Amino acid sequence: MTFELPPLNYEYDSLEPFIDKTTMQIHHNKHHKAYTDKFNVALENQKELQEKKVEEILSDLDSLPKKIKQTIINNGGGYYNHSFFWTILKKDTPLNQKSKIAKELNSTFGGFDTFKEQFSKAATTLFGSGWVWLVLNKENQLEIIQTKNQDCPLSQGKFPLLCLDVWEHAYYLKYQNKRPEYIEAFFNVINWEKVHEYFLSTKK
Ligand code: MN3
Repeated sequence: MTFELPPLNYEYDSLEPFIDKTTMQIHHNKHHKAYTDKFNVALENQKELQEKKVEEILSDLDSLPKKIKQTIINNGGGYYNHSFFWTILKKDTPLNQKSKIAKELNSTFGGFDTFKEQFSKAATTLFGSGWVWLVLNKENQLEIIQTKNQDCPLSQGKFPLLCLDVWEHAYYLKYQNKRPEYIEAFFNVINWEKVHEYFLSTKK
């Protein structure tokens, strides 16, 4: 086994009431675990790939053997996307309006409210299962993008700063069909300190 399910560095109930404990438990310990296990199965007998970081693998899909490529996109993506998602969740870490990321959000989107509106709209309108991301694109600019299924922005040369899982398994127990309420709640548990950190280490 090369890749391990990364532990959360917080308790399952610490995002309550916005994201509930049971959802977090199942999401991390069942869904994320399943992606991790299937990713490892796909990498069996792939010595070279086992040596690589998941970021490297997802950034260079064309180099993958054809017969495992889609499995890696699905499960390597599921492994990476969730690992990233857990790190940007935390209560009581609001956006510091004086931070560089706040200034960049303002200059790109015209203000935080517009950013939130656009991000929420992208999350609401994503049809089926997928993710919404704030990324730094190849032009070194902020961009909101949607990805289908477990597709990863790294495969498009874009670097994640923030994301939201909008698969039903991420919210259905608590929010049922009310995805917009889940999206609204998400804005209470964004770890802006972490997002800022990602921004500073990625921005050229
Ligand atoms: Mn998920």
